[in-house]
Amino acid sequence: MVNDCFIGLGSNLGNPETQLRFAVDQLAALSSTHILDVSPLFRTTPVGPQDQPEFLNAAVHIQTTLSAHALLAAIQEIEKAAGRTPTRHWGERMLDLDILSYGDDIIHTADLIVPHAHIGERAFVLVPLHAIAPHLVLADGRSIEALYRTCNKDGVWYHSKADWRPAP
Ligand code: PH2
Ligand code: MG
Ligand code: MG
Repeated sequence: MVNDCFIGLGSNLGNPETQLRFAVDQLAALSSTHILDVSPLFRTTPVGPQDQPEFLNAAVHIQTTLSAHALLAAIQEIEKAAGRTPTRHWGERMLDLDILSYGDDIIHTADLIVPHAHIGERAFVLVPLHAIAPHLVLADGRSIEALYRTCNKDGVWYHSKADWRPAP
């Protein structure tokens, strides 16, 4: 079965733009997975500890036949390949990939919560997601348009570079 998924991307160490491009390339290379759309890049002030660099954030729309947990394992491998090492909670990282939504599934397991737990209150997730999926309605019934309209967008700036994305 083919599932429509949205992945959130973030980085604030090394060369964030290079890591985000690496992530899109690696997602495109996954078996039975296709990139449908890639958002612009957004420069965002860190949520969490303030003594860390600003982030670049983006969102990607994929279609995949991988199960949600197989996709999770795959994106964790991509994070590792990008040089991610464990850091403090909400801290700096080379690459963070989060499954924001997975088809119409609602998943609550120890290692995976979908739709993403903090999607509704984080402009660094909602602004890139809204750029490619303004009509998306999450599996729990919340509309991205409504969440986007009410979220506090302070600290989120449009950054792209329309040409940052590799050709799908
Ligand atoms: N990710 C975090 C913690 N804080 N802040 C911004 N602006 N963007 C992020 O992607 C981010 C964050 C941990 O996942
Ligand atoms: Mg995250
Ligand atoms: Mg994460």
